[in-house]
Amino acid sequence: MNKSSKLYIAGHTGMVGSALMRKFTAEGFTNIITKTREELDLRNQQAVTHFFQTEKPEYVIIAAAKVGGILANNTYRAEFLYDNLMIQSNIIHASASSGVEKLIFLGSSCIYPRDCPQPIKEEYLLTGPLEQTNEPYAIAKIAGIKLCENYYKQYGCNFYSVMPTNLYGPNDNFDLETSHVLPALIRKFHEAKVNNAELVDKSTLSPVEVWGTGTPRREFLYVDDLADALFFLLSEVEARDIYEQRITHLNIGTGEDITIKELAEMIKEIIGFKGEIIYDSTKPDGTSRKLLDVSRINGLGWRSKIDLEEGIKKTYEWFLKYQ
Ligand code: GFB
Repeated sequence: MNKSSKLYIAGHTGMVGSALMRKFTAEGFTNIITKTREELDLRNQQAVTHFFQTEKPEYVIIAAAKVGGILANNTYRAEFLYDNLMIQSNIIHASASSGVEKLIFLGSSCIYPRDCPQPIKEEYLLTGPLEQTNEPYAIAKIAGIKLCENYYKQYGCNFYSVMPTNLYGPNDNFDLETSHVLPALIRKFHEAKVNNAELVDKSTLSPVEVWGTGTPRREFLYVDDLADALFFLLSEVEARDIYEQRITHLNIGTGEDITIKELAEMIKEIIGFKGEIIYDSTKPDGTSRKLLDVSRINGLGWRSKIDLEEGIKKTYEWFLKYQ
């Protein structure tokens, strides 16, 4: 790969795709192709095939997906399954047919069994039942991993998958119904602070509501760290490096997790909200812990650089500017 290689970033307007655009542009890449949703519906096989046959990208990163937090996953179950199966199948198949040199597919840490030993090793895939709230999304992502693996095994395609842990950062979704926990809490604490700014007696502040019990543990990776990892992998790591280790994909994370309660307190502190936090246990907790074992990617020479506090501060700055 060189800086004029033709790189297609699928999903370039999303949180991950826009971080990839920042990274590859900063690295001097001059031949990045993108298509908006209006220009190319990735669920349409004919349109995707035509796009690959005419554009002939050399490198592909699949950052296009239907994504959302626990409530969105649990509510729009058919859409999460159908849209993701179609998007990834169309891109992977068209990439194979049009001779793409290397492709990286992005999944998610929810592909692992609900009650996995922690930290979660790549080998634990398909060793137990999935978490119910996001089973359709996880099944689609597992199918994507298996497509890459088996296009490698049958056709020798240089395609493989990475599983990032829970992501956050600029361009995240801050809608309270469909977002993940971190952007949701940024919005909730910010609005609570602004709405109560005129109150002199802080004891009358309305509390911020956090879903679930606050006890689940999650690992959070700043999206620019993920873009950095993908730049490293696309430049340095081939499909055979993964499959020869008898694994189907690589985990990407920080290797550290915290409880939702600790996360809420950290965000409260950064934003400067002075009121109380209450927990709504009628909302689902989801899986009790999700910490990835990142020793394989660390062993290949990559590790995360942006710590959680710094990442939340950067994300809050972005939120204040653009939301
Ligand atoms: O980030 P989140 O929606 O997704 O929720 P998952 C993580 C935890 O935070 C859950 C709690 O225990 C939530 O109950 N939580 C607390 C909140 N307050 C809030 C809030 O205001 N909004 C949200 N959204 N959560 C998703 C999967 O699981 O993770 C996807 O559904 C995907 O498939 C994604 O894998 C990375 O970590 O539980």
